[in-house]
Amino acid sequence: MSTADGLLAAIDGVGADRRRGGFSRHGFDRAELELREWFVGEAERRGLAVRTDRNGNVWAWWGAPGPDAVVTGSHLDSVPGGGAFDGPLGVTTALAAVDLLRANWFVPARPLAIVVFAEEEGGRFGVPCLGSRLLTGAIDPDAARRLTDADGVSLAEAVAEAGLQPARLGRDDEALGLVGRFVELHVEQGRGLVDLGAPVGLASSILAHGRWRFRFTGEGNHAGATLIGDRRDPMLPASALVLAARRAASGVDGARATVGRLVPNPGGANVIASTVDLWLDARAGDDAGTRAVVGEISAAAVSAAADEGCTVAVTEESYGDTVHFDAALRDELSGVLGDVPVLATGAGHDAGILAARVPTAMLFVRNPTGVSHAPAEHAEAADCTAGVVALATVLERLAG
Ligand code: HGY
Ligand code: MN
Ligand code: MN
Repeated sequence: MSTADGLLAAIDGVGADRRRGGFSRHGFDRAELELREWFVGEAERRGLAVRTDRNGNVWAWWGAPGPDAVVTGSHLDSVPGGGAFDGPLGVTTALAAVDLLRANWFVPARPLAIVVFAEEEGGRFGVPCLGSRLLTGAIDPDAARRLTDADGVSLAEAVAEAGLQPARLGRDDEALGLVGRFVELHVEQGRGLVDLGAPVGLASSILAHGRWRFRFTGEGNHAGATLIGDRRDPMLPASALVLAARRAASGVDGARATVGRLVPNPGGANVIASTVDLWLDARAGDDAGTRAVVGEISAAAVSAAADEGCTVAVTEESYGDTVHFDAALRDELSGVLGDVPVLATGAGHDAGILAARVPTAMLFVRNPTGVSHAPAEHAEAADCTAGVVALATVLERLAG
């Protein structure tokens, strides 16, 4: 019988990032396509019927696809230089849970599926949960088709290369209409469970969060020949924004603001940049808090740009209000799992997108350090197994 960590070990080399450490596996790139193939092989080996929907999400069905299905799953893509567990743990525990249920002679009384969502991290095209947003109609398909990666390849071109029809990207009520309940298992991205001494927990909510792109424009010039007083250097207001992000988030209880990606153009060591692009990730317990943080940061950026004779353009690339998971489903799962901890999370998930359309819950597996989106991300084998048992218990309850 397979184990979740055994299945993780099977994909350990895929998309290994020698420069950053960890893994870089992004929507429809070679590494993620290889992982999709691996998943399809594992699913078919278990006699699951596999189909890829119009948005590139892969569904593996135990029994004929049908209404009121119980669906579990997660994603296989990563952040740049990400850990091994964020996403794949939800997929491997689902496969191992099917094995465990089969070993116990369980036969689902309603359709049951494992889904792998496309581009959950937004690591290539910039919009997180892209596959689940397209499925649920939470993103305009024309805008999605125009999304481009760092090399200028559009989502339309990438999905066409993966064998999909770009014109068909978009809300898929036929696929979504089959989903009765969705339960995603995920490695915890935080220290809640380790501080409580529990291997498994349930999710209560997800912070409101979004991603904003800022473009600062100044005047490209020579680092040596240009006097300080003659400069319009976009790196100055960009730097002011980074510091303003920490200041603004520190002023709102529980808020977070991060600049993890900043790209000067042209990017020469002896060149004053002509433009600087940066991406702000901001989150808070509610919409008002998040908007307040972003507002304060934007004001600081505009003022710093004016001081340096630069201009600034802001684009909201993604946003989602606070997600409260279905309380009845959460309580039902709490009943079958025993009094496992119920935790809020600061991390976004496909479950957070589906929650707008179907009753959704999340299971968390203990992360001994809480570190995530980094190569150090980890979950102990025993806790992964506890996750498999918990997920199998949940699936048996819901699909029994
Ligand atoms: O960014 C997030 O919160 C998630 O890990 N995609
Ligand atoms: Mn993630
Ligand atoms: Mn994830």
